[in-house]
Amino acid sequence: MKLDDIVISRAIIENWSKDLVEYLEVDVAIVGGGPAGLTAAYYLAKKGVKAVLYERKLSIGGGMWGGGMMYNKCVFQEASKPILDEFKIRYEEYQPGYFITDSLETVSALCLETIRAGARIFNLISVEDVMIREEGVTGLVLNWSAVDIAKLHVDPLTIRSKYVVDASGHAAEVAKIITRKIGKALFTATGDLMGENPMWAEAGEHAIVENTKEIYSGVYVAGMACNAVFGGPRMGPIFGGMLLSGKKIAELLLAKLKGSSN
Ligand code: 48F
Repeated sequence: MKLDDIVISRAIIENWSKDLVEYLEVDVAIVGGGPAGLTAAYYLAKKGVKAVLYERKLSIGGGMWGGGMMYNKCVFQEASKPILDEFKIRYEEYQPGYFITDSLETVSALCLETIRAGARIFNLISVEDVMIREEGVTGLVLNWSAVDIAKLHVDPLTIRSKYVVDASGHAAEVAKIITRKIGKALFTATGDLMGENPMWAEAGEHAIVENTKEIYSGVYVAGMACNAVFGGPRMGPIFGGMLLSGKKIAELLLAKLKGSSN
């Protein structure tokens, strides 16, 4: 059988468009495909939740690929071991309580298992705005990252979701959009973004999990964005908190979704 270039093009366009349409209305829409966003998507999809994740870049994995200062190893603490096991990520104990992984294996496993659990990941798409109604945030406004990079004047498209997760890392982009659009409305002490504090692994890793919660009606935060929103320390190349935060947000949303379906 001879290969037809047009069939190849049609296969891609039809199937991708079908997916995009299927995910126009979802239970949870996650912004950012770093470790926190991926972990959240995995645990939601595993329980049958319709979860979609948008990643601005070509590659999934956020700040994990380069480990610490491009030494591509990641450190995890004891508490995150069950999640590493869940994703079948191999690790070695470096010293008691410090577990080291290959960052490339870590990102690949997070990505593969999340997709296999049933979450849909769209890369190369940026979240540029949110839909806000009386009840809070009800969806996301999307555009091609290439449109943003080229500064083209092209209007975006929208998707509806019951809940949004800001897993956009240090930038806390969804939180920023909310404050830009409607002022100091976040569920923080000042209503504003509190900003990230200096590097401190021990305190930062605890704060991340503590700060993993709702930040505005319909919007939850996971990963590094938690400390950017609520004012916690950054923690550098220890990644356990990101996985624990992603899992915690999935559990919070599973409880919410269960409550609303009863
Ligand atoms: O930055 P990132 O890895 O966030 P994370 O999951 O993990 C943080 C750690 O990597 C590291 C750290 C550990 O100590 O501090 O920084 O919290 O992943 C965030 C992803 O979100 C994407 C961005 O490209 C990155 O891959 N992203 C950011 N803004 C948008 C976005 C947006 N507006 N639309 C789509 N994707």
